[in-house]
Amino acid sequence: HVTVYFDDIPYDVPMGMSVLEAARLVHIEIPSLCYLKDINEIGTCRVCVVEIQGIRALQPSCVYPVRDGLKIKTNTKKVRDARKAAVTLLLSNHHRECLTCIRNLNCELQNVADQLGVRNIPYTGEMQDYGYFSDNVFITRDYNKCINCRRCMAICNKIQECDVYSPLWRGLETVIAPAFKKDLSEVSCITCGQCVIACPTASLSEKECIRDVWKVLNDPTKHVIAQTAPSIQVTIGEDFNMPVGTFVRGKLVTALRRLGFNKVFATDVTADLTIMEEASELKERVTEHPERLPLLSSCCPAWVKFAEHFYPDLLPNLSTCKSPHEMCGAMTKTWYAQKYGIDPSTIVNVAIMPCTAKKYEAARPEMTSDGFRNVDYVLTTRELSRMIRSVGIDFDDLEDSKYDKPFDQFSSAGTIFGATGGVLEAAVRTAYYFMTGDEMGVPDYEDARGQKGLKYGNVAFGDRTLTIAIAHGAGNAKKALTRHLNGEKTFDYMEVMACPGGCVGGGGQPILGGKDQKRISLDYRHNRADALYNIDKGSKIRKSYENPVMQEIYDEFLGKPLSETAKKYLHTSYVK
Ligand code: HC1
Ligand code: SF4
Repeated sequence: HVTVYFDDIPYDVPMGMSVLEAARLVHIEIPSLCYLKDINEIGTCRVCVVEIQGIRALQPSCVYPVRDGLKIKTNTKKVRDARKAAVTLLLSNHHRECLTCIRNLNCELQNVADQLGVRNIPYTGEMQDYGYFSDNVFITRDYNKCINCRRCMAICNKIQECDVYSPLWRGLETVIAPAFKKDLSEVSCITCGQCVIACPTASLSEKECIRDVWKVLNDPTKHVIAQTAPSIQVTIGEDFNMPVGTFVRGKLVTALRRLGFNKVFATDVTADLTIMEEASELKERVTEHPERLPLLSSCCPAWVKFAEHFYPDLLPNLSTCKSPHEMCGAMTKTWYAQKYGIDPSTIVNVAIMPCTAKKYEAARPEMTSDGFRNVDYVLTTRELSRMIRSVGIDFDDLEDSKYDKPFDQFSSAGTIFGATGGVLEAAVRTAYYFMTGDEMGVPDYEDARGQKGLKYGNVAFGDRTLTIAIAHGAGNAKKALTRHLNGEKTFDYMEVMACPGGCVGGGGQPILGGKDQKRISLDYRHNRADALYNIDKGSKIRKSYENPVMQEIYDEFLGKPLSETAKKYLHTSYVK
């Protein structure tokens, strides 16, 4: 530890920290914009400047290290004026459409401007037009709201290792964009949306489809189904000011009914179905097709796209299972339609997902069943929050209600899908039974849990032990695959989630830093994941094959896992 003085008050802080981190540790608020801990520590926006005793020029606190005896002034007139000038300059070339902006009231720039008391912008001259791009189904880019903080670039390059963005041109012309300002669908973007989460303003956001969803909800000839991803039940509350990780399953279902959905289904059910198929696939590969090991999970569409771009030779190793939300779509337009006598052409399946990549996945040409699109629209968690707010529903005050039959019962193995390691843990619980004929006594598989970027373990299935690997964050997948391919650390089965933390950290989840800077440094993925594991702990049905709905679906429609019918509706293929 070292002793530093913030505004003459001594504090003991760990050595090696930046002044900004130290200040946040002791609850002194220094505003920042370009800073992202460990990822983007570049000191360019000048919003976090402080006075350091003995140095004439103000210093950006995010890159200035603490040392013993350091005396820092965080709140002098000079500091306040400099911060205000930096933000005023940013605003002078920013499309200030706050009232109609998708990030209104959840924008870091707006927040900082308010905090610093910016009330007029004297420098406004002619505004540049940097362009607006929305030619794909997942992410829009509005360069008139970009502040060149480079946070998108940092997360995409360093965490996702997709290298999509770089600074183009110089000076006032600069934009942070894909090469030649191409559309994200034309470059190596995997559609994960991590850049959207990292963006402090509305320069990057999800492509909304709220209007289309309202249209079908208002059409009485349509049978409109909502399906909710496992993670939504522990994240959407944050958009209504609840603490991170608050469990709101019952309110979520009620809100969707109030919005006018005819049925509300849990994607957790078809997560169980995915496990039935994927665990059978694992067993088949281990016993009959060892040449197709390792088995690689396929429920994360951003990871699938990553594999298609960067590891085309490994595509035969991907599980052929469609992801749970696609399976839900397929089952609603076939089995459910037949069972309940509903014309499948009138069914609209709207998936509520924490994810921008699900929008891309739903639009893939192969994701159809009997000529119908499996999933018609994908709303992110944030979009659903906006719909709920727009009709004046007091979310906090809603009573609980239950999902609709027949997609209402699920194992908590389906639920933990939403956290890194959850898919693999769920699969192990069922694969163990399929491979050995025995029940796993304690289904907890601790090696799969936690926020470590890469996790390894061994599982004994009778006399066969399999090495498993779990990666979250696309860059970690790259690491694991590199080690595997050069023989340094091989595995038989791997789960990959492209987003850090898995779906709880998805690109469509509530953005915390815009409303309240203090929430930026929260370990929110961890809290959200914990909430899912708590559900699992308290659940009676913890293995997918114990879910009674599985019995129903296989008896009435699919026959058995990997049957011809199952392959037709629940499995897919990939493109190099
Ligand atoms: Fe996920 Fe999945 S877990 S991918 O994170 O396999 O999006 O929550 O719905 O499909 O079940 C997302 C979450 C989700 C699918 C499932
Ligand atoms: Fe990079 Fe993901 Fe953003 Fe695409 S969506 S640009 S891969 S961070």
